[in-house]
Amino acid sequence: MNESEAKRRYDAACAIGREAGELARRMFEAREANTFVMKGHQDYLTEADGAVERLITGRINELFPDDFVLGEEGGGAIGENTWIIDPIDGTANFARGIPHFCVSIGFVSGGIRTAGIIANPMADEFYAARRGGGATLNGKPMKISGITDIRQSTVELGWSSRLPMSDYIAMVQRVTDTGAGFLRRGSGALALADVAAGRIDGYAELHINSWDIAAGLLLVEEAGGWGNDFFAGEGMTRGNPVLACVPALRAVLSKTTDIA
Ligand code: LIP
Repeated sequence: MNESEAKRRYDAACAIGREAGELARRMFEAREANTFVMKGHQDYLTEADGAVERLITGRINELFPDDFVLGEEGGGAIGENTWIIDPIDGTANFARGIPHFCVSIGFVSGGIRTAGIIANPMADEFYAARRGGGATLNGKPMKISGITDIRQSTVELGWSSRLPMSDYIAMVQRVTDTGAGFLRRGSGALALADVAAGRIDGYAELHINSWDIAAGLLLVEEAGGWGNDFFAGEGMTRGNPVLACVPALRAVLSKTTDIA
């Protein structure tokens, strides 16, 4: 994709992301307590997931009718130019009234993460990145932390019911045995945004979906961090393990999470 077309996608992602973030905020503030359904074990679905995804998909189809769209709720297809959408990442938090969720929009061209935004409306934080153009938080350049000692680090370790809890607990034990601190806050996208902003030093999950990471991995890479080859194999459609971190901790985190 040429530079001007990539810039059009980036600008559109920013505009659509801001609009979607405000819709998510309005629906969060207007929701009735505990109005949600379960897609599966500990897998929540709210009215906002569908409404926000429909808004985003509609805007993309208007602007770029030949692009492909893959969304968490609506599904879709992948192609040369594909938008990958998580309308509400951190749905469990949204459903229970915890203001830790975001809208994530990634754009991938020729298998390369090209543009991405994450809108965190409850914190008034908007993250954006363009391949080769750096990463910003509320319009200001952001960069990963300078942490080089695992014993001073904080790492977020994502969890879902897609894999046995025993695998997760074993990973937490291996990582924390190095002296690292750990978090689990229920939004992989916001965890990746915090790595890019230098607030934490790594994020790993043994299985996660492409819509959770398509924007966040680009944020980390453009902020000076490292991310695994998540799209290898069928990663875009079936998910994969994810590891993103400051380069100085790549070896120890790759070993202890068993994610290359
Ligand atoms: C979430 C991911 C998170 C994972 C959660 C959940 P959702 O996505 O972002 O990393 O640990 O279990 O899958 O369902 O909130 O869009």
